[in-house]
Amino acid sequence: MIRNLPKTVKIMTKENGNISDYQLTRYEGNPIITPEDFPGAMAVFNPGQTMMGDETILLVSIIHRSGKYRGIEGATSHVARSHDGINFQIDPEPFINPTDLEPYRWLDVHLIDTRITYLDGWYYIIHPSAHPIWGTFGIIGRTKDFKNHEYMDVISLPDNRVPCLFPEKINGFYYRLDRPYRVAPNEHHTDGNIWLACSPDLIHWGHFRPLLRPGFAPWAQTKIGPTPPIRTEKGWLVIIHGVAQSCAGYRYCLGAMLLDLENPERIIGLVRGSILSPDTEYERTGVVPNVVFACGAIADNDKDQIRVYYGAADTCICLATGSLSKLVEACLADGPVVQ
Ligand code: BMA
Repeated sequence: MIRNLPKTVKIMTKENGNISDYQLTRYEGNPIITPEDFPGAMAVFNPGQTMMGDETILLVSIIHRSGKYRGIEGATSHVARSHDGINFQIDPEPFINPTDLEPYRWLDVHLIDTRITYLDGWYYIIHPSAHPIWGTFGIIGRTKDFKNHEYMDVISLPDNRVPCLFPEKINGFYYRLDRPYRVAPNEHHTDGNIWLACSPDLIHWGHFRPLLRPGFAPWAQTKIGPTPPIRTEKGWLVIIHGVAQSCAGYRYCLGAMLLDLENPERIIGLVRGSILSPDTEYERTGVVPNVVFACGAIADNDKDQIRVYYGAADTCICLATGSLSKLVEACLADGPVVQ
């Protein structure tokens, strides 16, 4: 049964409600990766993130000053590895090379914002191609070792920026979060909503459902977008970004929501305040000012920790951490989204 579109949820503030005060904590040595760490880079930002054994893997998006590689802005995606989660070695050669393979060669022109999900023994990587003619759509590939990348297919039509895979099947189906884009928003239709879809095989997708739209908080007034969900005891934890527009341009913050484990169409918790906002010098100044943007997070149940490697001002990569259980509790404390 197709249900109604979600209504905007009530805006809560400290004055009128019980919004939680959860904040991620920045690593004091931020930024941890800067353009100086890669020869010829103008920006090293917005990494996909995962663990492979005891190594932290980031898939960093690099914008080259020279536009040496194919791409609108010369963006390529490189593996960065670390044993302590702080000091990273970046591979000099791109991990995903759009020039490798037909038919993707001419489609895959802007390699940023990778999302990584470990599923069935593979690391699946989905990234948007922002094509100047064909629009923005999702491309899926996979790897077992972050050395060899296999393209699989194009899995979303324009304009869909970031399909984000769940790390396991639910009731026999693969699930993903989508971020379709409306070009002409008005007072009834917002731009940049989050949707849900499922698939029997990761390639063919359907059963689309609207999930959450902007407007639930001032920091997420204009657009929102997802990252790959993380399984916790109490629900699927999803770090989201939210965008607010002012006469100074866009401002990007991070938030979080919790989805029901058995039925991810149900938002059982949503933090109404932002959990990280662009307040430091390195987040407020750069290629695109006033941006904190995450493409995922790494959870460690034993340490009760969540690590978020995020892009700051579309220029460098920073780390923020927090208690995993407290973030889940904050989602639940601020309450569900009632459709
Ligand atoms: C979004 C994405 C991100 C970027 C953000 C701010 O649309 O393109 O890569 O960090 O804008 O510029």
